[in-house]
Amino acid sequence: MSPSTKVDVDVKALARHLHEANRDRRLVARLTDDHPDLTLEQGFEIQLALRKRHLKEGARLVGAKLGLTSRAKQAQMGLAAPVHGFLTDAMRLETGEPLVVAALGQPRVEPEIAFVMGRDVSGPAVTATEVLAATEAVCPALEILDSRYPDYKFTLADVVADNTSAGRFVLGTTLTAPSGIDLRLVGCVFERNGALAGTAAGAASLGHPAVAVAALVRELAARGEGLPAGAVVMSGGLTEAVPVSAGDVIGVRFDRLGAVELACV
Ligand code: OOG
Ligand code: MG
Repeated sequence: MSPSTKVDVDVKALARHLHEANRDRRLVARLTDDHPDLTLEQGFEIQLALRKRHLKEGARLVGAKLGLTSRAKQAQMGLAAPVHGFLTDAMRLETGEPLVVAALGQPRVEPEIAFVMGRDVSGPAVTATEVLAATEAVCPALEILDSRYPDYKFTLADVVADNTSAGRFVLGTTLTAPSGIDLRLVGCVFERNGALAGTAAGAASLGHPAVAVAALVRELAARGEGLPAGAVVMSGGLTEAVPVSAGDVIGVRFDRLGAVELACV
């Protein structure tokens, strides 16, 4: 068999495997341990099957997330290409709602700028300008990652299959129209228990968070999908993610966009 030949994998069975591990809060071996030839495309097929399982169980699709868009994140994970995943209502924490650490396996938190789309946006050639025009508001956000793989050690195909480690997310309450704001320059201060955990500016995510969202929309177009009005998009972690335990308080404060805080219990 030539190295480029796609080796068949049981996409549905692997999605079920990851889904059940998530439900039972178990960590599992990387898929590539058993399937070393797993391709990125197969990773996406598994993610899609996983999404179907979430929706079948009653979750509602509320948006999408980017991952590995900043140098800080790429260096932390040892992977150099952006990826994307899906967000459901079950992953969303209300503002002020604590994160129950025991509900997750190995949570890590990272600061992001979230987009709330005001109009549908789709297409294989969408630009950052078009994304901004379709954006109702941006807001400060925290993503709570929860990889199924021990110590977050994975390949791109593994992490894509695992819905890019999506665990929970929380949005700040301040919604700001993006017009007139250069999102590249929006700085943030990320803190854990009052101690500085990282600093960044919006440009950390692929040069401009809207460039990242446009890249996501183009990727979705290749799969016949887009972002509907109302969709929430997490535009990518700006700093390294930090592990959290019960008792921790995590906060991010952005210039111009406001702040969001998360208590871990
Ligand atoms: C993969 C997901 C990365 C981001 O914003 O960079 C991500 C991981 O780090 O486990 O969500
Ligand atoms: Mg993230």
